[in-house]
Amino acid sequence: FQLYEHASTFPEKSYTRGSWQQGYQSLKQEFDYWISDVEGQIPPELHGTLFRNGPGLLDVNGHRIHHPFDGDGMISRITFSNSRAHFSNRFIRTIGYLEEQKAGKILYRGVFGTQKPGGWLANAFDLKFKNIANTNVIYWGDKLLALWEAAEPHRLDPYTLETLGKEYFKGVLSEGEAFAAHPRFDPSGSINGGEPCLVNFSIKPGLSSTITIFELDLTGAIVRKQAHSVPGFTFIHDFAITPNYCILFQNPVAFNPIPFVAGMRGAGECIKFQPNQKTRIVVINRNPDKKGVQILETHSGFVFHHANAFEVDDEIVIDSICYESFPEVKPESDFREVDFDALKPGQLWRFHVKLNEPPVWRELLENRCCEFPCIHPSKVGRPYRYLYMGAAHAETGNAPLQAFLKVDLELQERQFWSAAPHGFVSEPIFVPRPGSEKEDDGWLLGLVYDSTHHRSDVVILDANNLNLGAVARLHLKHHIPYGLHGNFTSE
Ligand code: 3ON
Ligand code: FE
Repeated sequence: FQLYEHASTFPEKSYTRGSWQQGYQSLKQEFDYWISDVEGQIPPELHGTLFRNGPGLLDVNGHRIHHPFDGDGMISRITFSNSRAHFSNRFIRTIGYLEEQKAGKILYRGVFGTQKPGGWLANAFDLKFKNIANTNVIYWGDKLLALWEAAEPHRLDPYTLETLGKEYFKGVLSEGEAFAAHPRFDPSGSINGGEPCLVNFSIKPGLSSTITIFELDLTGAIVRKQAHSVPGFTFIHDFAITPNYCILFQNPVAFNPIPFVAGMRGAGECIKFQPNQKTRIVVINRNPDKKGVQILETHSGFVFHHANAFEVDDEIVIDSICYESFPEVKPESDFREVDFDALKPGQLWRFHVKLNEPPVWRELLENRCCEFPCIHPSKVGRPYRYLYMGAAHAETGNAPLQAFLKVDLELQERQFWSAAPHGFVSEPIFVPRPGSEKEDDGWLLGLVYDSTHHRSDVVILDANNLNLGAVARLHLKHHIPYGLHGNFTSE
């Protein structure tokens, strides 16, 4: 029942590390062109723009950065209209990007281990961060915003991608205040008169940590902001929402700031996973008048991304990609030389939470190595049936993402499209067909790095049946380094 576009079985591995590595070369050029090299046909009903963000630079003037999460944010914009597609990309002109490009060298320490030249002495006691705006890009309230979880958003022109400055939401966000890179779009906020709204959070880590929840209305104004303190250090990258709750997983990690302060390691390299400590599930009522925070415990594990959450009677169900341990970044090592086989894969788990009736129980939904979950936008926070993810080509083990996997949570069926052995995928985005009613009636859009041509393809799949192969493959004139997150807007 699983069909592969390249229907071969591979002798040992579905990839070579060498071909995977090439996708982590910097893209220095900025482009603006109509895509003319198209295989298949772009569906005429596919109208709108796919924005993507991710590290565009893996080096500053030849000086390598230590980890891709430290790379300067670059936006790619693919606009579809009348079966044609247009591509453009622009670096976000953050203060740090402009300064470093002018200097031709690394001037800032990165969270994930990039150091200024000159050894630890040159780095010690320099605790400031460069807001690299590299993790997500959203279009909300007529604003295009590039997000990075440790600082404020950057606002961009949605047409030219020109950087317009930092966004403070009419002063509700203060200078340097964080706005996470994982907002959730609630299709119908029950405490917002049924209007769509955007819910996001921010983390201020410390000996105890502050979690702030923001709710934005359709005009892009922050209409609700509530802050709560939870015990202990937190590293929380993503969260989930239901109509009544925000759910955050407080991963069991400890933070030792000394090597960071001493100039020896990046802050992210000072995070140590605590396998004997439980994961805490922090549940915050979205209605600030109701009982604030409840904390429950579950097995030790590390979660970057949640797929979705929903309420059934008095139960909250959360589907998340969970790792047995935090993939720690080692100061001595080169991320390009990663031994995939030595790491444990991320897998899809379902957590069942009853606020008044612990314990939490969990079940494994998908054994295959996967990341970057995505669903139908109108199912966010609600019971849902279909889930799409980036996945490894092989059924077991840890490996780079080379395929898209669709999971039917109702019938327990799978569909699969693989770009192996030469292709490597990024986060898929589901776009509903205009006027559609079925949950999987639409397209799955993804950027696929093609290592044989050292270029990226925009791949369009029929979400109703991934097994049928690509509807269209749009060959770009260049590659796009492996990215993080993006969104589609039909406006
Ligand atoms: O002390 C705190 C520690 C800390 C880590 C302070 C802090 C808030 C500044 C902080 C910063 C955290 C940041 C900036 C996190 C950024 C994360 C990021 C850019 C990306 C995360 C990506 C996650 C995943 C799972 C990516 C997967 C990628 C692939 C499968 C490859 O294609
Ligand atoms: Fe993320």
